[in-house]
Amino acid sequence: MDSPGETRRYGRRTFLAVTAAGLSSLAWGKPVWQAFSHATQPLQDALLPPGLLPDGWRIYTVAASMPRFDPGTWRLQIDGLVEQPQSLTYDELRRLPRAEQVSTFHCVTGWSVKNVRWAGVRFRDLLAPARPLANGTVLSFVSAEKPYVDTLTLRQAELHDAMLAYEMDGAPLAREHGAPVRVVIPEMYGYKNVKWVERITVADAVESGYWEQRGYDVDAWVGRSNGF
Ligand SMILES: Nc1nc2c(c(=O)[nH]1)N[C@H]1C(S)=C(S)[C@@H](COP(=O)(O)O)O[C@H]1N2
Ligand SMILES: [Mo]
Repeated sequence: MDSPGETRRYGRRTFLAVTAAGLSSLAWGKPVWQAFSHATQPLQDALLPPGLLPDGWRIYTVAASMPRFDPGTWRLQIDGLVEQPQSLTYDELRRLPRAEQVSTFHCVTGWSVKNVRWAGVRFRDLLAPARPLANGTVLSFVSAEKPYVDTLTLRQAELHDAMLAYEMDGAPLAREHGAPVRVVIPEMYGYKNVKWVERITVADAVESGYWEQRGYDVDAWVGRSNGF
């Protein structure tokens, strides 16, 4: 099966270009993804146990281009099994109670980023104005990047360090990391951390997400689910 990100992280053309750059990057002795983000660690491929990749962000997408955030027109829709559907502007979202945390991010393919500083909104605070119905036990996160989607149960989304994040490491979430908002749930592998979220639909049943349709566990607990 494909693995989350590794084979489809860029449009095909970029992927080929990156592959070529990856080969030539041996010459400068730096991993090629450093060109795309700020995270760095010395590359020690030769010392790594099989299946483990050097730490640092890889930017993953499933579509040919990344959604572009326009603060003037952007809305976050909250709908489905709720009493009061919401359509939040970016400013309205930022006025909700702010939560901050430092947590480690794990991709199922074997790379991690330690001590990421996130700021955002806890799902309980985000959903409160919509008043979810009693049978609304699942959140479905729809990305502006089609067709990426994934779900969390309400219980999972209410873990103490799950949030809808709008800042990373002290700055507004960068476009490549999902601007303006992404899911953060450190207990689960990266594929549950949907980027470019534009709609949250409250539902009564778990649906399988983009990578789950391709064989990965719906409950993507770090260290306790399939992968590799
Ligand atoms: N919309 C969208 N969200 C996504 C993905 C994606 O391809 N598209 N990839 C997921 C996977 S597999 C991982 S590991 C993380 C990677 O986050 P990053 O691109 O910010 O490094 O995003 C997750 N969220
Ligand atoms: Mo991933």
